[in-house]
Amino acid sequence: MSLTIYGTSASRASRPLWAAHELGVTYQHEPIHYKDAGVKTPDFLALNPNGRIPALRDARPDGEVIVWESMACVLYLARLYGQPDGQGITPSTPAEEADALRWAFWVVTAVEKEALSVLFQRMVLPAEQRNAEVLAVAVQRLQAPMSILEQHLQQQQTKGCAYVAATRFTVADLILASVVAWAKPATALFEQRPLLAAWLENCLARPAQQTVRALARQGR
Ligand SMILES: N[C@@H](CCC(=O)N[C@@H](CS)C(=O)NCC(=O)O)C(=O)O
Repeated sequence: MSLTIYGTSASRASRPLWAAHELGVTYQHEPIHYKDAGVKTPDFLALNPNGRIPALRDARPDGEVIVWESMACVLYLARLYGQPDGQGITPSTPAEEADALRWAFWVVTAVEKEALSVLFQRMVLPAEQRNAEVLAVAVQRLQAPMSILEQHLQQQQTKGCAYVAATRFTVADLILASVVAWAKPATALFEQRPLLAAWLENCLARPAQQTVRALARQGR
């Protein structure tokens, strides 16, 4: 079996890379960049016709599997490479499975666009291209979903759970944190929501996440 993850860690490919490191999976990394022509070559388009990263190729005894869409890649890795034993990130009960799925769909529809806008307006764009109004709208639109997460974490705390789906860090936390982290430069969102802030820092401090950030520093 051999697993290849395509995409630089300074992209949404950080999500399957983070999952792979949480799971201790051996993989090959093709750190192609979304700004490079590499994502639009016929070879890559045959892998992902969207011409976007991440994508993964899993050569299995029963045939090759191709996955694209970052959250699908993460869920695939957790399902195929983890054990549902209640120890690691893989959901181990129907409720945990449902949590992973619902938070994945929710975060890409309710949070990702605005969180990315915060990242671009505060960190990525050159100063002269930043727009305070665009930033303010994004932060305003994030208020409700961030409160939903804060309330959920509060409910989890009353059940003795420090994470969104269980007493341990699971793929649901990875999925959520990988998107919510983009909104970090909007510090007021987190100052007003202490459980969310603490949970996010806890997720981002994980060794597997640190490893992926180190890859980004190396330009991989
Ligand atoms: N919904 C997709 C979005 C993928 C995506 O837009 N990836 C960016 C990098 S983070 C990309 O490859 N952009 C290149 C392009 O749009 O040409 C996912 O989550 O995988």
